[in-house]
Amino acid sequence: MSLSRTRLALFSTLFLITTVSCQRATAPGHTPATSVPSEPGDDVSVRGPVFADVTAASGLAFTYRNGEDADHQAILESLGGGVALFDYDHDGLLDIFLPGGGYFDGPDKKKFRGHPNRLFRNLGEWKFRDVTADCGLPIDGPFYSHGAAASDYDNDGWTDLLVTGYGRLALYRNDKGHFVDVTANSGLKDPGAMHWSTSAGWGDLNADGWPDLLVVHYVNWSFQNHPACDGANKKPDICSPSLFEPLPHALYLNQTGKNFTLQSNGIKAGPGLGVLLADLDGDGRNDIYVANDRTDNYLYINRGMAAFEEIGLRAGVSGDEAGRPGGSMGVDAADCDGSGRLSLFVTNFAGEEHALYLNQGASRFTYSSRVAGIAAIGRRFVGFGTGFIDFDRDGAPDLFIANGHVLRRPASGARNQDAILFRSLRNTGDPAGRVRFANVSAAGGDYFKTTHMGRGAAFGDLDNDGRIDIVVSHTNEPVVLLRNVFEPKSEWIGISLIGKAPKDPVGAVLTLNEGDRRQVQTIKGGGSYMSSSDPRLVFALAAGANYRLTVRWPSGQVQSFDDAALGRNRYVAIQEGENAPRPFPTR
Ligand SMILES: [Ca+2]
Ligand SMILES: [Ca+2]
Ligand SMILES: [Ca+2]
Ligand SMILES: [Ca+2]
Repeated sequence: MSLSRTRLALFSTLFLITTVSCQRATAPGHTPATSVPSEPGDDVSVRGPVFADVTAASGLAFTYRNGEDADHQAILESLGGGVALFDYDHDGLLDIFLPGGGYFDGPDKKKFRGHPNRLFRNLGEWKFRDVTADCGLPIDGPFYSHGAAASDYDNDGWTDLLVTGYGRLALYRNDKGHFVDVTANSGLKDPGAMHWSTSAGWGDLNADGWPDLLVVHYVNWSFQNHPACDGANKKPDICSPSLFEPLPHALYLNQTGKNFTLQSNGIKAGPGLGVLLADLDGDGRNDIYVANDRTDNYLYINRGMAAFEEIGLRAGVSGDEAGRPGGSMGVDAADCDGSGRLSLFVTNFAGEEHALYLNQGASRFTYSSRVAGIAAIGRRFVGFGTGFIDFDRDGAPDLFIANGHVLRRPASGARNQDAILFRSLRNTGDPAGRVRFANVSAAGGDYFKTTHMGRGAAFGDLDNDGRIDIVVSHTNEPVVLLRNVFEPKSEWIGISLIGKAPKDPVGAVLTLNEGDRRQVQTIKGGGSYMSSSDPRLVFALAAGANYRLTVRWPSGQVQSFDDAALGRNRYVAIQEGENAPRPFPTR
């Protein structure tokens, strides 16, 4: 195959990206949706602004850079970076780690270099300080970085950090607030065919009490395999990933917190961009969902001891309802339809729909983007970081999506795009198995009125007020810190779960019953895009009503707590096997 200037009619179906509205559109050849996004009595109004952009005064000044000034039009430039939120120093305040990206150096600008990554400590009151050097992380950029995944892999109570990117991985062990680079002897070599990692997720997959790791890889691009591609306007641009071979994804099993062994176990290749670990079929074992770019997404069901069967197509989660794969980037899971099961949401490319897969049980999902009222919006955007966050704290998970194009010069529409905020219209008492969303971006705050090259997004309560805040990474433009300032009607309880082994209990299921209302949330690994979010969970509470929280730990142990024990409007820590909660934070 000639690699010289391949003319590609890429992305020819892009829709003009203008202002966002709730207007619905029906794509040619598509059957109209079978229900409307809102019905009489639906409360679609939101009093904004929901989020305040508090970046400027916070001290969080950082930009992910992709090296596009070398003008290679390299597909490497298109992926961008993630965000990790975790409390590295155990003071109860979430800190922020940001991969820095990279650039091309040398006489022909084909030598890969990393821009520095940064760790910002949360000082409280929305102030942050760069502590990268103080806590032992490298102040230079060891490699071209993309993502970050935080978890306590050695079960010592301190959250460790994995960084993904081009050429290698890095694992930093957290020794009581000081990081040590343990990559060399970790077994996480990502050698040869697995040289380009994007998203990663942690979770115990073989029930031995140690967090395992799934790292997804992208395609076999290098400067030795760098065809020239034209965009639709015949100017040089980023090539389609379909010109390259997909790379194998990597399952690393954790050997008692000391190192990792690479396993095959049914794991396949794919141009992977997103990953999520959770118990998606409810059998108590953690499963894996992988979002692949322009090819089928994978659902790996854990048949025990990390033996996986990939059933994405059969389960209905590999692409759209016709089985067509999308250009998939970000992923999240939540009980968004009141069924008690985890549904999946996947952000896709422009001209496609974002995919909402409602979980029907028995490893079957129903593609529900149109009946949920979110199909038309998806067609306008290239979606990346995403999360089911209950921004208005009414007990029904809502959706945030960061958007931004991958092409330098999109044929139509803009490179920079606005973020989207969807509000769930579910009310207490609505029948299970149904959900609709309304686009409430107009009330989202000033950030939602501006356009960006959005990529990774992480979600967490940065000021411990029971309202979920957001950090968004943009390519070649500063990261933004969005403080949730919505005034919910509800009260709340925040839960920090500490397992016996693993300490980060990915797969734990929490059920909060309060009168007729049931809220089900789970601890997940991975999620969004190249990012790590707050491991704590916040539940909405009706004022004055009694509630009961039941925790099903990954070990199988079940514990219940009433409101007298847990209280309200605060965070508490629940330790597996202990009858009384501990104050948060624990030390
Ligand atoms: Ca902290
Ligand atoms: Ca399972
Ligand atoms: Ca909500
Ligand atoms: Ca908050």
